[in-house]
Amino acid sequence: MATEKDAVIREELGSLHGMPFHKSFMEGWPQVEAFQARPDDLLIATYPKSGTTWLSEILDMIYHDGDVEKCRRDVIYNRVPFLEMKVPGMLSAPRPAGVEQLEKTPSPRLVKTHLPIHLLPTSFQDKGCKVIYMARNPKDVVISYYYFYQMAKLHPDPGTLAEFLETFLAGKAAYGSWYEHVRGWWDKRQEKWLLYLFYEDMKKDPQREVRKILQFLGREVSEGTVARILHHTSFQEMKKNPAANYETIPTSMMDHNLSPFLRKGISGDWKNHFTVAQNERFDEHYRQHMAGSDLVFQMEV
Ligand code: PPS
Repeated sequence: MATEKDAVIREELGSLHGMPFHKSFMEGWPQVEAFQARPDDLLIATYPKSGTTWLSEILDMIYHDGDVEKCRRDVIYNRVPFLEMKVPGMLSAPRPAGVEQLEKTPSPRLVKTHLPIHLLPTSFQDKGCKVIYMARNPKDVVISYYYFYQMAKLHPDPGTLAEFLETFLAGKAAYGSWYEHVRGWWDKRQEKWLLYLFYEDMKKDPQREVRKILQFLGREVSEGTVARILHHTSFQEMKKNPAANYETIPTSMMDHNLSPFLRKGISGDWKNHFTVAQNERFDEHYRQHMAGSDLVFQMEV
């Protein structure tokens, strides 16, 4: 007998105000729109596959003063609830939607979202919440997303990489246009409530980036704590940590045999996947869609 869970497997995307979006998430949209933020909420915003989980683990460590055991207390998707998530039976039935989960979470809360800035519930700005946005270069995003589409069965079948590249460039992957996403948030980078970070900078110099985060949050921690944060949130440590690597999600929803959630964790993996022609097409598309912007990406580090 077909279950609610079966219904979301490989389901085609719907459209939320023109943005391609999971149909099951759309069912919960009225609650997301009406979400009541609290002034001390910290929002982690990203386009998918841009380092959300990495940044989430870093922030949970900062919030717990580098106490590794406290950060192993629960899985990352409970420690940092995913605002717009609503999937029947996705993690372990019955699974509350992100909004319900957040309502029960004590302050100060860490909140994850992939929403573009124009769809963010107004409450975050009304309450003056801080936001940390992390962007990643689009060539690595599309490769990471391609593998994620394969392993996370909430997504439609991605087809071949050549097909998925077209889907992505056309803004038809879940959450829509990468360009609109990174540019929309970039337009607000001067606001004091927003810290705009890059995955590539975090790869190059995680210590400097963690210090930036601490300064933004107005927190001070010891050198030893920074060292513990950096160690615990390294790719190797997170990959083997069941509280961070998503292996606790049933295979029916995420098949780590197809591709692990923490896959490679590097910058420049696109070079192992793109053909010369695909790269030229991508560069041209990128040039057209980033015209007039001073937002610059490092395609490798
Ligand atoms: S999601 O599903 O959108 O929330 O995914 P997200 O966490 O944003 O992105 C997953 C990619 O981030 C990589 N990752 C890391 N890279 C470096 N260091 C650490 N610690 C780390 N943790 C997660 C993860 O491996 C995915 O990238 P790819 O390129 O697929 O490996």
